[in-house]
Amino acid sequence: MTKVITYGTFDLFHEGHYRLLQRAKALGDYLIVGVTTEKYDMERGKLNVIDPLMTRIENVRKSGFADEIIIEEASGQKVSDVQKYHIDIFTVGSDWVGQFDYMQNYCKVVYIERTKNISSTMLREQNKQIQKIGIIGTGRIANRFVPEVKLVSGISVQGVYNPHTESAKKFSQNWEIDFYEEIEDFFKDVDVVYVASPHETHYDYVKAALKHGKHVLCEKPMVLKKAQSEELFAYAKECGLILFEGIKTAYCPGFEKLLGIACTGTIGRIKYIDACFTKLESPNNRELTDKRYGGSFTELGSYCLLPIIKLFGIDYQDIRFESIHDDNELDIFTKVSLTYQEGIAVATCGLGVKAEGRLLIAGTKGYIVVEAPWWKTTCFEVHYEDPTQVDKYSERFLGTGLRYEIKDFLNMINGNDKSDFKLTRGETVAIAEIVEKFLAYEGRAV
Ligand code: C2G
Repeated sequence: MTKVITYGTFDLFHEGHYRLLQRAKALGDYLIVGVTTEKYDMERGKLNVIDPLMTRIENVRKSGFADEIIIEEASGQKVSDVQKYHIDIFTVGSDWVGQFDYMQNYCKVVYIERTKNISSTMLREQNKQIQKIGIIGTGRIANRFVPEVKLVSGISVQGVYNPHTESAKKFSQNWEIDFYEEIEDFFKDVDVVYVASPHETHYDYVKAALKHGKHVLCEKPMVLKKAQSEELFAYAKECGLILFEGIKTAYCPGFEKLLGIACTGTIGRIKYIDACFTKLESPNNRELTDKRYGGSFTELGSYCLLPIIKLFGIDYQDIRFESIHDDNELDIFTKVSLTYQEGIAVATCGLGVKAEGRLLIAGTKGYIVVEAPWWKTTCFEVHYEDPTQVDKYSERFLGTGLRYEIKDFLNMINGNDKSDFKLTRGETVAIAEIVEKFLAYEGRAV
């Protein structure tokens, strides 16, 4: 008797799960299915699981393919299960290809082709919808986005669009999703859109997606002009659609904890904020060759402005820019100084100059310091006048952190969250205004 085992969350049970179980069963004579517990999903960073464990177990049972159902509640359990149950074949969907090769030391490993195009019609009857997301753009961030979507339940990557069809085709093959030569076909097949194309194309794609009735998550900086930002948000509101700017730091648990502690008077009244983010970029990359939209501030400025705007707000009294330029006249290092009624702030960012990359929030009773990469907030410390008194905090930052904004975007769409408090449209508009002022200062008015 050939014994097969597979594992999954099986949340919002759909055709992809059904086909996986059907084909797993066909690999042998006896199929064991491990259903993940909420605790294990939290531990491995699978967010937004909707159905309780018993519902997910019941849905697997009802499929009729499982001869035995167990629960998966800890990392490493797969190895002991394979030995405990004398398993011949471990199988999982091909979206995991390579991740479980280590199991070959214990049994045969088979990756079953992932099901594209799950229609989730079955779910609509149960009034539980899986959002099918389409990606516009095939660059680095788009490649980071796909694996992060897999770890958020209730959303599935449907396909990708890029005007350079070859690039879209290659991306789709790599991620086992569909690609579209015509953007109209793309819009027909998706429920929501993630815009991850070059900065200057964001406005047109966001507008088009909204026009097609799609909720939009757009990479930062969403747009480079205040008026465009205001127009897109007004249009989204008019259409009853959700529009999010994806500054991932704003949505991650560590940054939320940091803001919470900074705002509770722990360090007194906040008087000074210094946010620095540097990342040495290859001089041949778009960021340092695109003379209109490239440079450090358009690339990294959103991150550095985020803590300043979240803590001091959007009503600064004065703003000043100073930049160091390379031979392309692009800013390889930029310092932005903002004056508020209650304090002062400095944002520095650089693609061609390496600095500490630290976030400092100074108050009348103490200060908070977050070392680089503070934009992927995990650990931070609160210091006081007494140098022996230091409060340390930490929070996990899972994967590339995009799953947090995806979860919040999804929850807004599904009506579970009512407030965009983590990054409000007013804050997004204020960031666009500062970027626009910077480009005007540089003589690159868009
Ligand atoms: N699956 C699929 N096609 C889809 C969606 C999912 O074939 N469109 C497969 C997945 O590859 C997985 C199984 O269905 O093999 C269950 O998917 P999930 O419930 O999303 O579980 P997952 O997070 O993939 O966990 O320890 C758990 C395993 O790592 C799998």
